[in-house]
Amino acid sequence: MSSPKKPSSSLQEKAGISPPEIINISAISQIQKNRRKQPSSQELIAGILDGNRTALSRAITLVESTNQEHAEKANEVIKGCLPNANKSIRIGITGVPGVGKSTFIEAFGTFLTQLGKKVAVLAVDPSSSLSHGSILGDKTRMEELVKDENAFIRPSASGDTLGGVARKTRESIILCEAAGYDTIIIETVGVGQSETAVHSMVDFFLLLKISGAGDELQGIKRGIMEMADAIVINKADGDNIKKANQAKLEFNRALHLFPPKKSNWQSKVTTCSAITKEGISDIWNTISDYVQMTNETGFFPEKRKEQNHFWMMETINEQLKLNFYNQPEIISQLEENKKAVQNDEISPFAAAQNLLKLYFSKSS
Ligand SMILES: Nc1nc2c(ncn2[C@@H]2O[C@H](COP(=O)(O)OP(=O)(O)OP(=O)(O)O)[C@@H](O)[C@H]2O)c(=O)[nH]1
Ligand SMILES: [Mg+2]
Repeated sequence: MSSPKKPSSSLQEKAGISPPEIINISAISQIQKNRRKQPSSQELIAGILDGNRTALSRAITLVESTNQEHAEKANEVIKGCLPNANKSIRIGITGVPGVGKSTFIEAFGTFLTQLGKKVAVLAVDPSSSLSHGSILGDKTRMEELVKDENAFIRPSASGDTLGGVARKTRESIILCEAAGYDTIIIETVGVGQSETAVHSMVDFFLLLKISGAGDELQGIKRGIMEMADAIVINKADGDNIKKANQAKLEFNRALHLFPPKKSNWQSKVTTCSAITKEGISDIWNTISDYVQMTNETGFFPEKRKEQNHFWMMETINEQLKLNFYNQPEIISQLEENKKAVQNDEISPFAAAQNLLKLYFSKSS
């Protein structure tokens, strides 16, 4: 007689003990089947290339995971998807809270799917670990797009660092493209350096504004104006139309004072209403003109190559930093050195040297 088999899971019963009636045997076998059903990277790749949204979501979850095993699997999936990525237009959208980003993306995204495009919406929002993702929070503002089978909406990955969140979004772009999404919209709320991060992963960068109290340029960061390929003054409806047109003039005047862009593209200023949808199609025409022009000059593929280089270096920097700050010796010594610097017992440079020496002695 063979010895009783060791139960491999707490869902299995010991030999000789009959299960109480309350346990539903078929439910157990279903759970066990699902547990085993974690798809392999090959299955995920095949699913993504087939346009399967569940496979795409699962792969993005792997990309977002901090688990090392997941990271390795995510890399395999990305590698398998890469030959099918790149065939898209990547559009970055930024603007202060309340400017109408979500409402605009709903209108613009729906306009694009009606043109037969497949639209993916991702976000870079380093604060989303607190607010649980800006897109998720206002999915009600994207009611139509959420239901649209040609749209894929994914809330921002959470994370402590902008670099980490940005890397995850960048990898998710590749997965979405491989799944057949030809228009990728990356939303960010203009906090910290998140606009710069988004600018470095998109082809076209759009700044959403609303007309203010007359002095439109007040408080706007020069760097953002320089990055923008288009400035769109939203909420140009009702009583606001006149003010929005004035704002348009003012931004146009200001933009002409900037030196020409490397792309030779002259940034455009337009008005629109995300609610009445007036002006939405003009924005798409502008983006299409940009894509055509920069493909003709070769700037479009050149920019993507530069961005790839940038992201390789960023990822190295990010990983090195993480590795440094996660060493237990560094964690404890960092605090002591910080105190010593504050008490003027040691110079900041000497303290930094101490820690770096400790780190290099550990890693060599
Ligand atoms: N009149 C008018 N109101 C608009 C328009 N677009 C957005 N709104 C309103 O502006 C408010 C903010 O819009 P959201 O789309 O949530 O703005 P957001 O930029 O996504 O805001 P955050 O997610 O907080 O960063 C909502 O009450 C919208 O209904 C527009 O074109 N016209
Ligand atoms: Mg929003």
